[in-house]
Amino acid sequence: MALEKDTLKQLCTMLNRFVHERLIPNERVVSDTDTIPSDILAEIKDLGLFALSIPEEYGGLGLTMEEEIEVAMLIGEAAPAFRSIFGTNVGIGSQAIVLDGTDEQKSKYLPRLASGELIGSFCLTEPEAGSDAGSLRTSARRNGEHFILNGTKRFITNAPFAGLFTVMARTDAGSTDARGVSAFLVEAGTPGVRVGKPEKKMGQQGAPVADVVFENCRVHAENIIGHRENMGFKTAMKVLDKGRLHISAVCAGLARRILRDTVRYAKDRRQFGESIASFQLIQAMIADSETEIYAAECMIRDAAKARDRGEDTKRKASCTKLFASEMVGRVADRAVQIYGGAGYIADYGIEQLYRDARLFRIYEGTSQIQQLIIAKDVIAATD
Ligand code: COS
Repeated sequence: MALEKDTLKQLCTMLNRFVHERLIPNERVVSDTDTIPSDILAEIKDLGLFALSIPEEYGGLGLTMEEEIEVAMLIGEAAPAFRSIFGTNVGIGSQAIVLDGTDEQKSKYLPRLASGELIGSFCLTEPEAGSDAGSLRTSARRNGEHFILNGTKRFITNAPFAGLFTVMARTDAGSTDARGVSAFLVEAGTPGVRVGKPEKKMGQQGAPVADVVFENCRVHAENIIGHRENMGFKTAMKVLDKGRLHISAVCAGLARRILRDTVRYAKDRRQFGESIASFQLIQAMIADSETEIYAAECMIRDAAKARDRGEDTKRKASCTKLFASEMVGRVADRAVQIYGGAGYIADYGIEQLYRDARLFRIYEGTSQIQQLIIAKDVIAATD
C-alpha cells in the first residue's frame, strides 16, 4: 500500500536533512575507519531505513517501488557505504522471503530484518560462479529431514554482520544449470557456517564483503524458501529484478550529488581570470552530466511505476541498471576532469566517490549481463 503523499514528503524531507547534516559530513570517518559509526547506525535504524521495503504487517514501511526509489535517490547522495549497511535488508537480504517465503518464514524473520536487529545477506556468487550464477556448485545433499550444505560463497555484502543468509545451493546433484538450485535460509551461528576475513576493496569502505563458507552445515528442509525445492534460482532472479531498480536509483542519487559538488567547485575555481564554470568546454561536461542524470531518473521512475502496476519489469530493470550505473561512472569521471588535479587528491572528496561509483557497473549483475538479459528479452518478444 502506498504511503500518504504527505507522509512520503515528510520522510523525504527528514532524510534529506539526515543525508546533508549527518551522512555527508561523516563520509571521511567512514572511509578512514572502514566502519559506519555506531551513533549513525542507531539513527539509520530509528529513521526506519531498514524497514523500507518490508510489508507493514511484518513491521516494515511497505513502500511501493515508486516510493522506494525516491528514498534511494536521496540516500544515494551520500557515500554508498551508508546505504549498504541497510541496503541488504531492504533488498537482496530480505526480498527472497518477501517474494517467495511462507507465512511462517515471513513472521519469523521479516520483523527483525525491518528493525535492523537482524542483518540479511544474499549468498549467490561463488569463486567459480559470478555472472554465470546458474552454474553454482554449493551443494545441498538431502539427509532425512535435513540438507547438508557444502561450498563457498564469495564477495558477500554485509556477511561479517549478518544474522541470516539466503543461500542458493544445488539440491539436484544431477543438474549443472539454473534448474536444481534451492534457496535456503541459514542463520549465522549454525554449526558449519564460517565467515571469512573482510576483503580490502577499491572503494565503498564501510560496506564489508567476505566469503561465507559452508562445511557440512545441516539445515532443516523447512528452511527452503517457500518450501519449494529447485525454485531457488528463479527466486534469486526475481530478487535481483527488484534490487537492480533500487541500485539504479542509488546511482542517480550519487550522480546528482557529484554533479552538484562539481558545479559548486567550478563556480568557485578561477583560471585565466574567470570562474571555470564560465568556460564552454566545462559547460559541455556539466550539460552532458545533467542530461544523462535526467534520463536515468526518468527511466527509473517509469520502471518503478510499471513494477507497481504489476508488470514484468525484468527488461526495464536491466535497461535501467545498465544505463544508470554506466552513467554515474561517466558523471564521476567528468567530475574528476573538472576538478583537475584536485580531483585526484583525497582531501577534495571526489576521488573517493569516483572509486565508490565503480562498483555499480559490476554488482547485482555486470553491465554485460544486463545487456544479455535485455537483448534476449527483446529478441524473444520480436516476431
Ligand atoms: N524472473 C523470474 N524467472 C527468471 C528470471 C527472472 N528475472 N530470469 C530467469 N528466470 C528463469 C528463467 O525463466 C528460467 O526458467 P525455466 O528453466 O523455467 O525456463 C530459469 O530462470 C533460468 O533462466 P536462464 O535460462 O535465463 O538462466 P541462465 O543460466 O542463462 O542465466 C543470467 C541467466 C545470466 C541472466 C543470470 O545468471 C544472471 O543474472 N547472472 C548475473 C548474476 C548476478 O547478478 N550476480 C550478482 C551477484 S548477486 S548481488
